Amino acid sequence: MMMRRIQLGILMIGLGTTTGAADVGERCWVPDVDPVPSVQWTSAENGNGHWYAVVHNDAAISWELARAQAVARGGDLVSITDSAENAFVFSLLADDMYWEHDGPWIGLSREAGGTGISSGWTLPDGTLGSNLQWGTGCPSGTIEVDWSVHFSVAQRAEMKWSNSLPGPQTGTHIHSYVMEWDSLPDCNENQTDDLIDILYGVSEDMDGDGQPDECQCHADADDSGSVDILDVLSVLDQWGEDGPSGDVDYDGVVGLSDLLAVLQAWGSCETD
Ligand SMILES: [Ca+2]
Ligand SMILES: [Ca+2]
Ligand SMILES: [Ca+2]
Ligand SMILES: [Ca+2]
Repeated sequence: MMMRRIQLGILMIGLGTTTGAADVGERCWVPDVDPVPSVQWTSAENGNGHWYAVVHNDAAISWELARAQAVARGGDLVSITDSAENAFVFSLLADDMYWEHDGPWIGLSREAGGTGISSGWTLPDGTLGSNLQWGTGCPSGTIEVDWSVHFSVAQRAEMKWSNSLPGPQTGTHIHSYVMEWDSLPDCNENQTDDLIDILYGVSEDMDGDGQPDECQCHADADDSGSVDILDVLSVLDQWGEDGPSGDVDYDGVVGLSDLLAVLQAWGSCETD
């Protein structure tokens, strides 16, 4: 089986420290992130089958950056569309860490302008939000500025929301956000978005295509669906060159390490 199953415990060790973030410093869109594995709201729970994760930053994060990070991972900020979903999302927020300064960002915002502060609250897909779980006195503010929505620490027990200015520079020092995937890109079946696996070194991505390499068959140099003598011949044919297909370990040159990789992966590329 090409697929390597990875236990969540290993992932948590990899993600649970700032050391993990430092290892991926070149990914400028995730400067200081400590995500947790995703959780599915299953049909057995009368859920929608979507996947959710709460992401905590060591530093305060703007709503816009939170959304950019969520999108970069293949999802978006959570769209909470009824009280049942609100309760499910709230169940993921038991750790006080997520309530630092205020509750986590969700996918609801309102651009400056419009006819009144009570209108124009929009989900990430551009549709107007409904069944909004506003806390007492919310939403508040003026129509001249952008607003973003988060769980309210002041009304945490009631699972209510509040609106704030979107940026940490304006006094909203929120550190966390909730994201949602309609379906989770999870080829290695560890309940964690494969992009996060790659980001934190749980999975390798030698070819940089965003797919964990354990789900792929790089040694199949001729893309035939199996690793066999023809792949050996491809490697030998391109020996000393940079490809196009024989550099199966992506070190920049076709050579002995590629030949060994082909021999090691000998057989079908099919997963079991
Ligand atoms: Ca995964
Ligand atoms: Ca890959
Ligand atoms: Ca082949
Ligand atoms: Ca190579």
